[in-house]
Amino acid sequence: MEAAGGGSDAWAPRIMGILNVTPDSFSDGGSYEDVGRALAHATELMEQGADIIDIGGESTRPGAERIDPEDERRRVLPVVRELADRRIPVSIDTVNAGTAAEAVAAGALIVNDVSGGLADPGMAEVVADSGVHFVAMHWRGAAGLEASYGDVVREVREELRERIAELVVAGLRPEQIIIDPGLGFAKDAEHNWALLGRLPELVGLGHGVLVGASRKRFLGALLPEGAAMRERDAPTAVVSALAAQAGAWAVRVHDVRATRTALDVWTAWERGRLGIRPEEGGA
Ligand code: PMM
Repeated sequence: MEAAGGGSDAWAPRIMGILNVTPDSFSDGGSYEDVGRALAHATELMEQGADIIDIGGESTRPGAERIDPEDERRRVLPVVRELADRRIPVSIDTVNAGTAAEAVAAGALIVNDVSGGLADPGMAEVVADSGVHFVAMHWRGAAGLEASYGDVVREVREELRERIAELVVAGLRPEQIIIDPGLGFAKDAEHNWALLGRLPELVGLGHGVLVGASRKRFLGALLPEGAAMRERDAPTAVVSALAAQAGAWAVRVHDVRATRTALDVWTAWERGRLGIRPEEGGA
């Protein structure tokens, strides 16, 4: 599949750096609400090796309040516009069709929808008309909602397959669609690990797969009690390398530097395995 956001290496997954412009984000405390600071943080993420900046104005963490789409647009659009003007590949993390439409008009190349287009009936039309990439995350309802599964991987795969078919009926080209298992969204640690461990079953659907494990609770559960949020960045980077091995199209992370290093290690390992000398394949 064609790179949506460039890609600093031909084989490794793209790195989507997270830029939350929410006042209540659990990871950055909303400290990037101000446009200038958001731009500075995005620039830093690019310098650290991000290929795409994923901008979100509404927190999707469990228990977070829904916000008015007007407020969402007020937060995200100036940042989208500025980054797009600087030729930085931008993804807009929204479930609102109106926000997606305006972000695309402002230069966003990807619409990242944690509801896979289910939350807003207008979303598919916006994406079909614009032709940008669409991340359809697996979603059974609001984050934090309990969901029960038999074989979680089989069920998520089948539900994603149905979603893809519906999106195609709604006018999207199959090449536009990226899928995402939706780690932590109505899924417990066991579900998340099954989805990661059997990621090739999702890759087998023939679409790019985005993995969003960064700093999520199931990674914190592997750390000593009381560990700081930042300590989840090392397990996140390990997941990035393993996701590369499993054929992921992109990883969505807060700490770009750690994932860049992990993916560089994975790439060197693969070159070693395939007998490719550095001069044949770049750095
Ligand atoms: N997770 C969050 C937000 N957006 N988008 C995609 N495609 N996949 C995810 O797993 C995902 C997402 C919640 O995490 P955050 O609050 O740390 O951004």
